[in-house]
Amino acid sequence: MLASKRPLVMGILNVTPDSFSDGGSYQKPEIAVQHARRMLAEGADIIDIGGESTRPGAEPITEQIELDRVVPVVQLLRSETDALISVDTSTAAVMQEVSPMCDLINDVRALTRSGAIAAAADSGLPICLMHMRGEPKTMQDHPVYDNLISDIINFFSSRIVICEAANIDRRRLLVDPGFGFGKTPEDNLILLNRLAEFLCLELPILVGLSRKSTISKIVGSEAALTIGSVVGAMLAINSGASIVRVHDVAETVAALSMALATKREQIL
Ligand code: YH5
Repeated sequence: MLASKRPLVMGILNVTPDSFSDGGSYQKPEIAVQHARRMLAEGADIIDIGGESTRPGAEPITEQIELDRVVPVVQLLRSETDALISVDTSTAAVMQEVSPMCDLINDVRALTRSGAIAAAADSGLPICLMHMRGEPKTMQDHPVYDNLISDIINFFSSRIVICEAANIDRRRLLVDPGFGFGKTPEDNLILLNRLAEFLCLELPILVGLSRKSTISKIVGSEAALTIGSVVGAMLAINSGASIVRVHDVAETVAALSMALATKREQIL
C-alpha cells in the first residue's frame, strides 16, 4: 500500500485547539477538511490527522476528547477522497474506531500504550513506530543518551520484535527517529546527519522536522521556517527517507520535483 518508487509527502492536519499553525480554527471538521483538500491539491500523498498535541510541555488529553476531535474529521475526509489518510494517535480506542477508514497508523509512542499493540495488529494497517524519550510533558527536561543513534536503533529493534510477536508482520512497519521528542537541538542534527544509519533496519523511514524548534533556532526568523523545513525534508530524503511529514506541502512538493527530475534526468 505504501510501497512507492519516490518519496511521499505527508501533509500535517492538526485538530488540536492549541496547535500553533491553526490557532484553534480546526475544531469544526469542515474547516479541517478544507485544509486537507488544499494540501491534496498542492500534491500531498498522505494526510496525517492528529488530535493530541505532543509539542514539548503539552498535557495529555482524555480518550474521549481525542475521539471527538479525530473521528468526525476522518469520516468527512474519507467520504470524499481515496487519498491516503494517516491518523497520528497512541490511543487504542482511536485506532479501533478509525482503522476501517484510514490507511496508516502513526504512533509517536510506538504502540507502548495499553491496548495499542492489539488494536494496531487487528487493524491490518501499516504502522509508523516513532521514537520518543519520555512523555511530551517532560521530554525536553534534560534528555541524555548513552549513544543517540544506537539507543534509538535498539529501541526500534525491540519494538519490532514485540510487534512481530503480536502478529504484526514486519513489512507493515515504518520507523521514525522522532525529531524533537526528547532530543536536544544537537541530537536532532546528529539524527538528520546520520539518518541513513537507520536504513540498517530495512524498513521505510518517516521523518517529521517541519517547523520544529531546532529549525527555528537555526534559521532565526519565522519567515525562514518554511525554507528551513523544506531543506531539512530534502536532506532527509537524500539520506533515504521514504516519507516526509510537513506543514508546507506546495513548497516541499516543488523541491522534491526538482530533486526527482534531476535524479531521473527528465522533466516529470
Ligand atoms: C514526527 O516527527 N511530530 S506532532 C513542535 C513544533 C512543531 C511541530 C515546536 N507527530 C511527528 O509536529 N509523527 C508529530 O514546534 C509526528 N513524526 C511522526 N511520525 C509534533 C509536531 C511539532 C512539534
